[in-house]
Amino acid sequence: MRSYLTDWRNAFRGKAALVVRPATTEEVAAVVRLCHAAEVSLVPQGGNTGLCGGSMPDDSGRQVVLSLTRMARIREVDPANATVTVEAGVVLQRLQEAAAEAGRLFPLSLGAEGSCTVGGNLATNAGGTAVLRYGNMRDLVLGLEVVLPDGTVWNGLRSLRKDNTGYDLKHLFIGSEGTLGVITAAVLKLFPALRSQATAWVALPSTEAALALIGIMRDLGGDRLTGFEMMSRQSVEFVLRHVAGCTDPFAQTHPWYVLIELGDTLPDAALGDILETALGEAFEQGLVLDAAIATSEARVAALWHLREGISEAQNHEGPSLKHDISVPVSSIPAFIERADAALQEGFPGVRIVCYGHVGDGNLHYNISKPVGAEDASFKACAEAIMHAVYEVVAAFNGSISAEHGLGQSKHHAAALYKDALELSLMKSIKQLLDPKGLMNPGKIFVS
Ligand code: FAD
Ligand code: 2HG
Ligand code: ZN
Repeated sequence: MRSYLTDWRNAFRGKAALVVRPATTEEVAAVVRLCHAAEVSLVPQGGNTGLCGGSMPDDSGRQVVLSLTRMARIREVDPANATVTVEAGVVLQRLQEAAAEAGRLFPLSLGAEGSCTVGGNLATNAGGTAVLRYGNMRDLVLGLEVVLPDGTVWNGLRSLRKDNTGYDLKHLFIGSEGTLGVITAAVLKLFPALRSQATAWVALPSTEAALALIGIMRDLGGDRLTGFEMMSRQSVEFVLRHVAGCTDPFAQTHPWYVLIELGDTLPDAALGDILETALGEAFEQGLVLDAAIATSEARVAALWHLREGISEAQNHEGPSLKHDISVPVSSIPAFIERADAALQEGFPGVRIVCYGHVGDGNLHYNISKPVGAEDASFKACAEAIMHAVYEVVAAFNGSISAEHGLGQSKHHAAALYKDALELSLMKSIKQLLDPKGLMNPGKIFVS
């Protein structure tokens, strides 16, 4: 059972009575009914790529891990309705490929797409690098099929774009991290395929320049802007040090970088011209220090590799603290300045690995231990570092988790930083749907 009982970073470990791998909705329902009758708690698990321990059982050895990976059928592609009906265990990349085969696009895109599942994407309301244009997972869903905590199957697999018949229940389950039921299938939206694209790696003097540049890109590119990812020099240095095959696009080092991508449904949309005009304007305003426009698919892939390699690279630098925070986009420079100052004062030497989806106001404000520090002494400061970061998040009316969810690593912090009324309403919903508290207990809420 080992691969089901630890995560890829080895940051969380659990024990389980057993791992069950049902292959159909009926089998999932039968397992859930048995667990409900026997009062045994369940931990739904997809690709186990989550970053906050949500898919890990506790260490009692009494929980059942319910893996969805055998529920991996694409039930239907409907190009005319621009929808696809998929089971929860379908790996995201396979879904992207199925959409492409039908001449359409499924736009959710993230570093773990080769192993994360649609069920996990739904249960965490995953984001990624194309949210700027297409939204989070929540925005890509029309219907859900869910096995409720008592084993009843809710068939909400509707493929309607408009349905105003009361509360939209699917949104309760999206982002619920397995605490309200087991998602077994979904109807998802498809989009027109992108037939041309342009990609650039750009060096910037400051985070203020990144905000000004995204403004120019939007003015000139409109909604062709599909990606705008920002990275600090520290983040890029880790990748260059640890991820095979990555090279620095520039001879000199720079404080900040952005990876920009434009996409269009027309095959000859002259996106390179738009990118060049925008970057030329930015150069004139002193916003850009250097820029490299990718001229081949291999170069595009290399630039994305540099960006997507940050998670893996940071693992090689010892234990790290992940803060997937969000603030209003306009507050990003001030947030970074204030959080950096707080950490430098309180925890000298820690290495700040700041990068992310700047156009969504969502930063990965991750922290690695100081060079040469003992793992144990860094871990002893973890809680204090986390609070230092979250205090600054709170000062900007931000969120302590914009992407990865609360799981078992941020539920204590949520109890402090999330609005008390909202938390209490959430608990009422949990109580209503799962009165026995058997669905992924100890996640989201402090039990
Ligand atoms: P798991 O890790 O198995 O589970 C995650 C949570 O969902 C758990 O609480 C689990 O109980 C619940 N769950 C899983 N399946 C079901 C189901 N069928 N029904 C009910 N509950 C379920 N996330 C982002 O949002 N954006 C990113 O850019 C991003 N990049 C990443 C890059 C890397 C390298 C890695 C390792 C992770 C990244 N993640 C990112 C985090 C992770 O990939 C996502 O949270 C993903 O959606 C999890 O999917 P999964 O199938 O692995 O879910
Ligand atoms: C990303 O944007 C992911 O690369 C992972 O959300 C972030 O590893 C992380 O902290
Ligand atoms: Zn992210």
